[in-house]
Amino acid sequence: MKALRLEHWQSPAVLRDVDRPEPGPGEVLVQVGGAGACHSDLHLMHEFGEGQLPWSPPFTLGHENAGWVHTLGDGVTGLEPGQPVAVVGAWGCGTCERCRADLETYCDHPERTRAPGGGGGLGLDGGMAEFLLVPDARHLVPLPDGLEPVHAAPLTDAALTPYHAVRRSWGKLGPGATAVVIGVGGLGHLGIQVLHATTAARIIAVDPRESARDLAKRSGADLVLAPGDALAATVREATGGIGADVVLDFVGSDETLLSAAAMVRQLGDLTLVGLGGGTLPVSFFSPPYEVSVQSTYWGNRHELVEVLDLASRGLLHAEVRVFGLEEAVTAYELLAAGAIDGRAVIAPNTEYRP
Ligand code: FEH
Ligand code: ZN
Ligand code: ZN
Repeated sequence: MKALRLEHWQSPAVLRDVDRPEPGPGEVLVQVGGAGACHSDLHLMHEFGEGQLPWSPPFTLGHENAGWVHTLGDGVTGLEPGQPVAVVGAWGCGTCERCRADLETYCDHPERTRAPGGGGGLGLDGGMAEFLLVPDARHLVPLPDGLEPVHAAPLTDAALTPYHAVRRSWGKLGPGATAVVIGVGGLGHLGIQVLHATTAARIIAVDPRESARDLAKRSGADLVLAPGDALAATVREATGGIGADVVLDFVGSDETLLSAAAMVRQLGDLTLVGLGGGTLPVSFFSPPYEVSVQSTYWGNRHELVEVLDLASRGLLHAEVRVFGLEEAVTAYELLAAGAIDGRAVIAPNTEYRP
């Protein structure tokens, strides 16, 4: 089968012919209907080096996946060939306290796994291929009726990650509150939709690209702004001088983090989601008093079930641009050039074939 491979750190992905995997006991072979192109993959290709993450190439890319159950390994029950499913991306050990609590993103014993803290597309073979081998049926969530894998795939990361990030702040996002989304890309546009669907907050979105600001408006933002020196002052003015209750930084650069710290109000939440590599100095007087600064990593199965339910009710909808597997390299080139609005999704298969 064809697969888009990351063969070395700091090297472009290449399309190769590889053996189609066969599921062993407890495993499930999924025919891939959609694999989202995440901005994090660009960091894997062009920036990260050996030792930066607890796993290494070579592996097949694609950690945002959905498709159809194709072949069940011995002992797998509860799933049927042809059933459309979303793939929960973080594959923990499954037996520690965190994994038993469905927090596999924060597995206590990653050394028991083949890609500590990773999963398909992050250290293990992912979904940018005709088939994806999933190590345990617990990592599969049946799709709601009417939701096709090509549209469900972005929900497993580009929606799930913001959903997990927003959830921690739900108590601060009641009527009269303000949330700011910095960066309206694949995750940011769905982060706006998550805020709109699950909170009463007014939403301010920030992005340098006019097309992204238009997408932010379509996604439910109340006010869209371009970044610049006056950004924090503009947000403070828009909030009557008090600042934003929650700021979600989907970029994560030095600049965006400093801007976030300048616009968040006392007792607010500043959540770092983007892998921009930025850092933020923290002192007694900055960020404002009792601001909670937190990173966040992906999301887990129970949250994906909630995200898929929101999507099935029309409350979340990923704007996707679909590419064939043969066009996957081009999709990443367009992503790197800032030419993708919403999410680029690679569709190795357009329908289920037994
Ligand atoms: C990928 C690689 C490393 C850290 C975080 C990520 C996210 O894109 C996972 O969704
Ligand atoms: Zn990702
Ligand atoms: Zn574990």
